[in-house]
Amino acid sequence: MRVQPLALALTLSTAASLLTPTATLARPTAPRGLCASEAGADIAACQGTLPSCTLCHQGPPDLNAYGARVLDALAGDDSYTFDNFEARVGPAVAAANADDSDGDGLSNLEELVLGTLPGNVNSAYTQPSAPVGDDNAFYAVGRSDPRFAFRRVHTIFCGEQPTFDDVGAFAALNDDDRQSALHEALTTCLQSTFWQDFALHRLADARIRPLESIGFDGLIPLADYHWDYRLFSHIFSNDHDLRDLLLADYHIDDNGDVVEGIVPFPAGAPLETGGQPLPPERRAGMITSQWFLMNHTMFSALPRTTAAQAYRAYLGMDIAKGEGIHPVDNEPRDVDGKGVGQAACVVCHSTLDPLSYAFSPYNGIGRLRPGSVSRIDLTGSFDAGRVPWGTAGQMLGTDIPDLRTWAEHAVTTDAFRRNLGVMLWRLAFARAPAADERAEFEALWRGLPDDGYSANRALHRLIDTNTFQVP
Ligand code: HEC
Ligand code: HEC
Ligand SMILES: [Ca+2]
Repeated sequence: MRVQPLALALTLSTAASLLTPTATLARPTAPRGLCASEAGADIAACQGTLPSCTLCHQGPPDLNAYGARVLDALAGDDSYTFDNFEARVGPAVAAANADDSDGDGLSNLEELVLGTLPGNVNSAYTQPSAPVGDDNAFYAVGRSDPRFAFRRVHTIFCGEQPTFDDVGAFAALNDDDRQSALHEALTTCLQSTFWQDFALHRLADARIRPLESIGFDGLIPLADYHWDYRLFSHIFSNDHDLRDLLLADYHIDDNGDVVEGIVPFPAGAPLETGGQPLPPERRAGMITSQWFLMNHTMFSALPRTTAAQAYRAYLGMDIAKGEGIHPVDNEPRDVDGKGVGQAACVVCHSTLDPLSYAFSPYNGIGRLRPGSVSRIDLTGSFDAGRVPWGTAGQMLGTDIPDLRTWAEHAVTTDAFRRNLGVMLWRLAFARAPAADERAEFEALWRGLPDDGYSANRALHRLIDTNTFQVP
């Protein structure tokens, strides 16, 4: 509780200096218009995500060299009237494709395809990780070293090097047997305590954001984030469905067993906290745990921080950084009178507020009865009458009547799948995909439906990629 207001203050001051729009174009529609246009199909930043403002801006409204070139193209477009900016930005981008606006030797189009910034000379294409040469040389001599892949599987997924003897035995196998031995090693590692209780927890950290001072281990436990870690690991293990990150209506207890229904706070819990107060039909996986709602909603009537964190953690877009901006007409309505209707705020809040309404009936920190340690409403519980403005909003152009629909729609989006791809990629490589790895990265997340949204199946595909196999 002590940390949060400071973090928010920083967010807002950065945001305010980054984005100082004028009233005329207060709803930034360039990212959406560009991705919906014909040009969008080639653009890396339109695949399961939306380009950030930095593609064209130094910091809105100041344009960078590339944005200036796009503006030139708009100026030369007889049908451009400013009001049709969203519709004309795509053709303007296409008209600027052949130029090299930042003078780094790659055309604007090449940079859009590679996912580097065409207006920033420091945003460079990284050299391919594998030597260029024989195109089909997936396992060709000199390019891939099977022992490298074998060691890599052990190190990343089991947390330890294979023994010298294991490597020797592996190297002695023929090609086919090596392939199956590699996958067997992965299967074993994915069952390990290292994987399930350590590696997956590190992946969960940024999404759960544990705070010892107020979490279960602290002096004033307000909610128990161990539930969150257990649920996260469960969903990422044993061919469970990754969509349960947002859809799970169950929890996982200390023994690793599924628990259905409301989990009452433990007998004698100080301040009536702990357990999981939501009935299953009000749940949406990780984003309705008592910890998540406590930590992000706290005392907010309109839980903007909660919605922003859900969007950031599970759709991979950080509104505070100008990512995932998909403005809604006539928003924000400023239902709680916070002044978000000002032009400087509308750029983000016309996207964020419609994502937040669905969280409104969920309590953050429940109110205590005056002079008592018992609660009027439990932390993270549901109260349909909590606020007067209702739950109807929008996500990426789709109407969202309530939080369950928020989650159900979210898991159908490319953004959700792409973000899962980022998570799996980071687990394997501890970094984001490089430009030359884009094809393998996209195949990874686009293939998730065929994996039945099993992280394990996707990881078996991942260790077959060039990126994984080639040193
Ligand atoms: C594809 C390039 C592109 C992207 C991406 C982009 N913009 Fe712009 N933006 C422009 C251009 C070009 C103009 C100038 C339009 C004009 O003056 O006719 C502009 C103008 C603006 C202005 C000034 C409008 C005015 O009233 O003068 C603001 C504010 C702005 N953009 C905000 C944003 C924000 C916020 C984002 C990210 C969410 C963003 N833009 C993303 C290209 C882009
Ligand atoms: C760059 C995007 C951006 C801009 C611009 C912006 N905000 Fe926000 N705002 C956010 C995000 C994102 C959050 C949620 C906090 C978080 O997770 O970063 C937020 C949260 C808030 C909250 C909720 C705080 C709480 O504790 O619940 C208020 C109030 C708010 N903003 C007001 C404003 C006002 C007023 C302005 C204009 C002066 C503004 N914001 C401009 C992105 C922005
Ligand atoms: Ca360039």
